[in-house]
Amino acid sequence: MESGGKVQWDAQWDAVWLNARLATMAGSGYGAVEDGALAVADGRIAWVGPRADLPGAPERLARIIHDAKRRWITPGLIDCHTHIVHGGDRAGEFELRLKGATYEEIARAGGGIRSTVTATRAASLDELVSSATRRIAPLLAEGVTVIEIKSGYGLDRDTELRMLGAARELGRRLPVTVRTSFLGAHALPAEYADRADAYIDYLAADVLPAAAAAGLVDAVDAFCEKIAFTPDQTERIFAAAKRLGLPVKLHAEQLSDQGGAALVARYGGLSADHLEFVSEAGVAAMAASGTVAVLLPGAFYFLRETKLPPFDLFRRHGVAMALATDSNPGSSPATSLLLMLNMACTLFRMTPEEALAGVTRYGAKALGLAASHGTLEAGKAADFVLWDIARPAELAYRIGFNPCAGVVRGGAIVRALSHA
Ligand code: DI6
Ligand code: FE
Repeated sequence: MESGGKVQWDAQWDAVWLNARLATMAGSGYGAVEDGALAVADGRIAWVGPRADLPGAPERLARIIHDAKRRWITPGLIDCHTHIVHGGDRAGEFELRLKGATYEEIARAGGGIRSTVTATRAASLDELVSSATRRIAPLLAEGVTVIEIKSGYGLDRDTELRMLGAARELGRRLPVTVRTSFLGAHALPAEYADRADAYIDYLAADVLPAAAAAGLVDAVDAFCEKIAFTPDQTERIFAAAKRLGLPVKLHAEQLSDQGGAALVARYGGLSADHLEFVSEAGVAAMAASGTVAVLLPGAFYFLRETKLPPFDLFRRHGVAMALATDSNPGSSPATSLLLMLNMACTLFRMTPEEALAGVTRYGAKALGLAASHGTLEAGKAADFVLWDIARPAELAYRIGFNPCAGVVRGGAIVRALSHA
C-alpha cells in the first residue's frame, strides 16, 4: 500500500513497513516490538525498531509505505537440514515398517537409502528439480526463505553432482536461498559392498573435489553410524573437506553413540544433527566449538524413536538448538517446518520461543549464515514473513494450519500479502 499515492523518489529507503508487531529474534527470546517499523534498502534491512524511534516522518524516509495491519513479522524461516532432492519415494517401506520391520533391518537388507539411490540415479536433472519443487512449495508457503539441501542419494560422481546441480537450480528458480551440503558418505553403494574404505577414498579423492571445483558445495556432511560410516571414515571425509576449505557438519548419534558430536566439534563443525544418543562429553565438546545442535523431530516421530535428545544438557551447556524438517523419503517425509515447531514442543518439550529461534536465529547459525540471516537486524537480508497470528507462540501451537500472510525476500514481496 502506498501512502496517499505520493512516492518520495529521493528517499533513503526503498520501503518501510509500519503498523507491525515484530519478533526480531535478535538477542534472546522473541525480541518483540509491539508497534514496530521495518525499513528496507537494496535488499537489506536498513532500519528496525519501535515506530516512535523512526528518525523522521516515514513519507520522507521511504519511497513506499506498507501497512502490516498489526500482523506479526518474523525473520524468514530457515530449514537447515533437508534431503529434499531425490528420486522416488518409500511409501512401500513405510508399510513394511508398520508390519514390524525396523529401519535398520530394511537398510541392512539393501532397502532404505539404497532404494532411493536407485531411483535417484535413474532421474534426470529436470526430474530431480521438478519433483523437489513440488515438495519445496509447501515450505515456501510457510515462509521458508533459506533451505539447506544435501546430496547423498547418488553415491557416484555423476549423480552426486547432478543432485547438487538440481539444488543450485532450485535456488535460481525459486524465491529461496539454497545452501548445499555434500553427503557422499551417506550410505555404502552396492558396487562398494565390503569396501567402505575404498569408497571413502573415492569420495575424498574424486567426487568431493569435483563437486567443490564445480562450485556445488557449501558444506560437507556425513552419516556416522553403525549402519553407515565409522568415526575414522568420517574423519577422512572431514580432512578432505578441510583441504578444500569447506565447513563440516554431521549426522551424529541418531541411532547410537559413536562419538560423532565430539568429532565434528573437533573440526569446528557448523552443526551436529539428530543427537538422540549424544553423551554429555559430546555436548560439552559442541559447546566449546560453538557447534549447533540440529534437532529433527520429524525423524524422531516417523521412526517412532523413544530416546529424547538431551535438550536439558544443550541448555545447561549453552549449545544453540536449531530445528529442521530433515525432509527425506525414508525417515522424515515432512514438508512442513511449522509442524516441526509443534513437534519440537510436544515431543521434545522445547518452548515455542526456543522452537522459533531454532528455525530463525539458530537455523542461520547452523548454516554459517548468522551474520546475514536469521534475525531482523539492520544490515541483514530483508527476508521476513507476515503472520495472521495473535502471538508468536501460535506458530508452534497449531497442527496443520498455515497462518502465513505474506513473504518478503531480499526486500521484494515474493508471496502476495493476504488482505484478510
Ligand atoms: N539419517 C536420516 O534420518 C536420513 N539420513 C540419515 O543419515 C534418512 C535418509 C533415508 O532414509 O533416506
Ligand atoms: Fe538427515
